[in-house]
Amino acid sequence: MNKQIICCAAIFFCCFAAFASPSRQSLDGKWEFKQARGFNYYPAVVPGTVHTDLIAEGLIEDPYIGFGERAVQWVDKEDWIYRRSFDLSDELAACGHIDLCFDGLDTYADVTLNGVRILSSDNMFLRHRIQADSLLKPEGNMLEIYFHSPVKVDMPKWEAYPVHYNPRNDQSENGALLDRKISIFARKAGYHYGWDWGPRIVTSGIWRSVCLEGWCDARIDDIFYRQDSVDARTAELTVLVDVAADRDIPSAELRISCDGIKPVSLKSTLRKGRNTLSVPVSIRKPRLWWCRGMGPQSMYSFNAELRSGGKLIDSRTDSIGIRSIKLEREDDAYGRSFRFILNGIPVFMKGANYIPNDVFLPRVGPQEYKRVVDDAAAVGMNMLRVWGGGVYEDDLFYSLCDREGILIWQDFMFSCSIYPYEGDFRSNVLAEAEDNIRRLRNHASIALWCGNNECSDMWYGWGVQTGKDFDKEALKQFNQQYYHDLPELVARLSPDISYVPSSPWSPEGERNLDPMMGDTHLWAPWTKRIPSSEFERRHSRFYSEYGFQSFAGIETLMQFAPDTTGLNADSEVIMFHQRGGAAANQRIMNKLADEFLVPGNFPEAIYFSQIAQGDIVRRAIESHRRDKPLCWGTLVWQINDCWPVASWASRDWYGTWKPLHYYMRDAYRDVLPSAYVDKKEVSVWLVSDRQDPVEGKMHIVFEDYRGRKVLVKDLVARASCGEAQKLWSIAVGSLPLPASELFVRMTFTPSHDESCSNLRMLTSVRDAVLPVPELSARVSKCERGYEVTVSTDVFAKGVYLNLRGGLLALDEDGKARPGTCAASNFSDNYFDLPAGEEKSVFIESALSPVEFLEKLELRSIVSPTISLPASGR
Ligand code: BMA
Repeated sequence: MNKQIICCAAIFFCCFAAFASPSRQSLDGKWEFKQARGFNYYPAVVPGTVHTDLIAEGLIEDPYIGFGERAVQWVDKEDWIYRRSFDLSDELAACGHIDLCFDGLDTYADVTLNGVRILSSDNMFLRHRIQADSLLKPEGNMLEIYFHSPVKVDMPKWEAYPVHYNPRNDQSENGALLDRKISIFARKAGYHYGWDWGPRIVTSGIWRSVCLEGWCDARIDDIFYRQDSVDARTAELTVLVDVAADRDIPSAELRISCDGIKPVSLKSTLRKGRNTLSVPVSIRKPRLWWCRGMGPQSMYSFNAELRSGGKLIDSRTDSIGIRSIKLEREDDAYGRSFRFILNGIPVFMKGANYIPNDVFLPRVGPQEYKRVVDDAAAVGMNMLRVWGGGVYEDDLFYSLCDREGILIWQDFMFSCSIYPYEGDFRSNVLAEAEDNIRRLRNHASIALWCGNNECSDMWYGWGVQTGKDFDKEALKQFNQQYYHDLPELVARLSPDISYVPSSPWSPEGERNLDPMMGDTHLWAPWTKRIPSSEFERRHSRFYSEYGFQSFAGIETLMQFAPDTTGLNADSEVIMFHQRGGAAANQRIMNKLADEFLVPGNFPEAIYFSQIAQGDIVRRAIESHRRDKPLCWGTLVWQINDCWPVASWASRDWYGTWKPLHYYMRDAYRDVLPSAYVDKKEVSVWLVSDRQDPVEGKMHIVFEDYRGRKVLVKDLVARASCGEAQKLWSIAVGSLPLPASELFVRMTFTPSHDESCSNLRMLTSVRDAVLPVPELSARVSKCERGYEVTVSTDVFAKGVYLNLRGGLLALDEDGKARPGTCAASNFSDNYFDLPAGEEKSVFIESALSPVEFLEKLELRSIVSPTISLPASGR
């Protein structure tokens, strides 16, 4: 565990409270680093990682390019030293206390200040605050951090551990560690050791900010805005303020104010050390915070001021959304419910699973966070699940989710493994969990704490138990962790938020996950060669994971495999960026052969794989929504990638939208006409997530692919939020043409609103008789980009617009800026265009009109790629 060694040497600075509240001096920015056993120091950037500093200095190649990951495996076997010197600012020097604060050290780090060891840290998820004033000088301080190789530290633990339960995502073999899967011993992001969508790059470094914080007398250490009861009439909050005092203060005053509310003050005596002050706050007719689609994301600005003898000594402002959120688990006609109740109203969750945006976490900045959250909001998501093999995300991420109305299902950082949960490891986890609950619990977006990802499923379902005696001990530790310690912490520190021990999980179902009793990870239609319609045949109370893979976009691919000549899906470099292995590629190819089309070349394989993924998942989403009120949520695996790779992501690493991301925007609309088709019947449904019932006209048209309407049906339709409505059905056999020649288009026009439509082919693409469309496009320049209007003579499936080499913002060397936000996306893409129709889409682009026309290409799944047809020039 962390040993804070606080040195009691003579105090340099006298305690003149010249400044009212804590003052900060950032120690981010320029540092130096070296290999511990090397001689030369090189420039470093903090926050950062050893790898990114080595890349910046040209000492290693970018591990994301080609096979670069192989060449950097030595880095995690080495120790590294970071150091910087600094002087104290005048402001700080005048403070009685100076703390050195680390937001995150990855992972085994010894910190020395002016030659004195002040911290040994072994958990990247923990923040640290160390009283440092006794060691600081006005000038010429030296801060040094020694990072031990996580491999060297954890290998002995692996060797001493009695049983190895094979955390199978750990790619130890890629790190030259044979079968020694050491990841479970480190409190470090699991995916750094490799995942089935990620490389093995085991980082070290000062991954979050460092600063000095000076204060006098007392400071506000933490505030919890506990929402004891919230409804439309009143919100009863208890504001719990933790104050650290360096002496007894007989007359302190805490004042809590908030817009539109009479300030509440509390007079109190502070004792030296930690004090918790409790202030009740009542808000009449609160402006409630809602998730997207349900109402506004109202926020209150709370201000806490701490005074001593009338003088302001600290203050803090927090943006708080007032809401009640709970996960309802009640016995009902189907089994046991699993639905989120927000401000008393059940809400269907529409969203995705979220992984870290990069292996090198400090590269993910405000722009990148904003991009991924905006992209979730843009397609109507109201929930993201921060998955347990990554990290407790940056504060900014949660603030953006508060602002956009996206609820967060927050896993604790344990995934697909059994952990050595005892002794120091256990205390370390408890400290980590407490710190992160405290850090995140005030966010309106936090909707659920979840003990882990798939650890329960692994233990009971993946055949890992050995039958040896140690199994009993492992199970005891497992139960202690997820059934006792974590829920106890949540109940104490975040009692207004629900907890579940694992995902997937059902109450009595550790041994037998029951989809009628809890949430489900539905992977069979991906792992098994069965029809994708399996997604529509299954039922569960809540789908917290499911998905289908596709290749990354061609532009993304060209960044990591610059020589694309002769590439195909099985090329070595493509396989290298496919961590599901050959089996995953095979599954994609099988699916294309079974239900779509066999690609003629690799670019086509990419395109087809993406369309297939989009279609399959879109149908799954629609089916989950049609299942309301049995089902109350659907979270697609996954919204993002952490490097350029073939994966289940709906957006690739550069933030390029695959078809799936566009299709989610359609499938997540609050009012959705939807069709279910099997061999016998076509049924038409109306789904609504609106609070008020919707009523209007449903216009149903069966059309052939050449544009002939063969059957039309008009209905009056009505749907309420609580239940999807099956409106009408017809036997496939009684349709005027064979199913292979037809699609159905449903247009719902509510009485006082815009109409919305949806279409569905009646067979798989493979079985459909699709004529080859003649596509054409007109292009017009508009502000900041171009409008492209596409038209077709016959039904065009998956109309795909590409801007060759123009979707990523490139630097002078033709390289895209690393990360999740460099892509430009068409406003719509990969859409189905019925015969004789046209559609206009916009893309932001700085290309000149001539370049734009040169780069634009267009196709559908059965029409060949064409450059811009003559009509557009
Ligand atoms: C799920 C996740 C991940 C994994 C994904 C794809 O079960 O929890 O562990 O990456 O499937 O296989």
